[in-house]
Amino acid sequence: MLCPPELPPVLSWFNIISKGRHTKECLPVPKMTSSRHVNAKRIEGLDKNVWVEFTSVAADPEIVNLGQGRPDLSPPSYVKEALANATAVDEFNQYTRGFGHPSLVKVLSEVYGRLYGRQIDPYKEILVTVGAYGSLFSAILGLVEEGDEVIIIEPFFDCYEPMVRMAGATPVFIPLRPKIQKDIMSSKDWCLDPDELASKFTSKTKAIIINTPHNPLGKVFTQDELKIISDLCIQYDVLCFSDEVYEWIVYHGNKHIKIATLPGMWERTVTFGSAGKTFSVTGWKIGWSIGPEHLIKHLMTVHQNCLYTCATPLQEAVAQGFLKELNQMDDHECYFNALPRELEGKRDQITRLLHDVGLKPVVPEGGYFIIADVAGLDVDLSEVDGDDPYDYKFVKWMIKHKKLAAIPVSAFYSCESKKQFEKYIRFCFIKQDSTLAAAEKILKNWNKK
Ligand code: IK2
Repeated sequence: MLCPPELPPVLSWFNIISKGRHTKECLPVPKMTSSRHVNAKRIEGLDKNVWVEFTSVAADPEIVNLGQGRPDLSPPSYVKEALANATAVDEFNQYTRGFGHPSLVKVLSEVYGRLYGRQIDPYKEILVTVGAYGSLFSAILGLVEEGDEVIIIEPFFDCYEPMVRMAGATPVFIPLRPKIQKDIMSSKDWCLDPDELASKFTSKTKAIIINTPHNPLGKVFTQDELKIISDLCIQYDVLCFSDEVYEWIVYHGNKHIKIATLPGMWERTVTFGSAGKTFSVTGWKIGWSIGPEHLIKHLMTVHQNCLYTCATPLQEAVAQGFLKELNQMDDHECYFNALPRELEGKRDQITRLLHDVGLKPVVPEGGYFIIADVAGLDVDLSEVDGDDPYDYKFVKWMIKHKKLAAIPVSAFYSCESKKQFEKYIRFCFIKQDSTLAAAEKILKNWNKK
């Protein structure tokens, strides 16, 4: 038990409260500003979080929620059954191997062995974690040193920046910019400037974080774009953290390429995947990191000392899901092929809708989010208080007045860049037809009082 420093150990708060033996005079006045109560420096300024803020405001069931990436489609029945079956086996209700349940790491090594075109050691080159968040955390904390620089491509999945800062390193941002302007843009139109990218690499650069297919833009990086990044990584001896949680969700005419398969990249790349995205079970929070043993072993050190292991029945169920799909990966009915087919129709539906109401959508090549420029709507936001960027105010206004939730895109930018990109909001479209129909109704009636 912790004792207030002013009191001898026997006069602990517990004694005071439970026995009531002490007079008021002897009670020390708690110092709310005591230096022992302040946050650790490593979390300074990291207390704001878009998911915490917008998940609560969108929780009202009356609100049509196209905010957080939370599928309301049913996950495949066989993974749900596999989970029920796993919990019926006593052994699967206990701790399993810390770095990944054996059946899961074995099937991951088979699936990814095929995709990488190389043998992957299930016990040394794979680490199973609590979601892709856990993978990112163990990679960044295990490999990035105080004083290092880490290049982050903007917009970026919001946790990259705080994780880099918690590691004591400095994020160095490089934006994807729209090359052209038109009414309906594609995520293809958003590109890195190769010279600007090269200028970000220095002797201090430890790693670059990439994300393809991209959240929130939906960009699928091409072979040529990845080659520019990989050449720089090799030239400057930099690591690559490749967040590929939407790897299976790629639309017609696009191909997901793993940067780790480019020459010279396997040995310097850690790639992250997510069962939440793969099987539409975001609540399961099972993710994995794949890479060479000399890197994965450092992630394992972080993992064994922070989390030690992940839920056994969930890992077993994910393993069963992969075992089912492994033998039909090239077939039409494989979930990894069926899901993007289903989502492509939803993407096209929401694109049309957003365009018709006067927003300027950026059509994603992959993933299940679409961003749209809302500047054209010219909504009067004077009633929304605070210093928030325009898109935060717009989304709050839209939730209140239109009962439709989205996510402000400036949440995916650094402080310095937020202003430039504050006119975009992000919609999630991995939703049932009825949810999208409800959103359609709201959007079609947008201008009616
Ligand atoms: N990386 C990316 C790019 C993600 O999108 C996510 C989770 N999705 O975010 C929800 C949203 O944007 O609305 C993760 C990593 C984390 O994945 P996991 O849920 O497996 O931890």
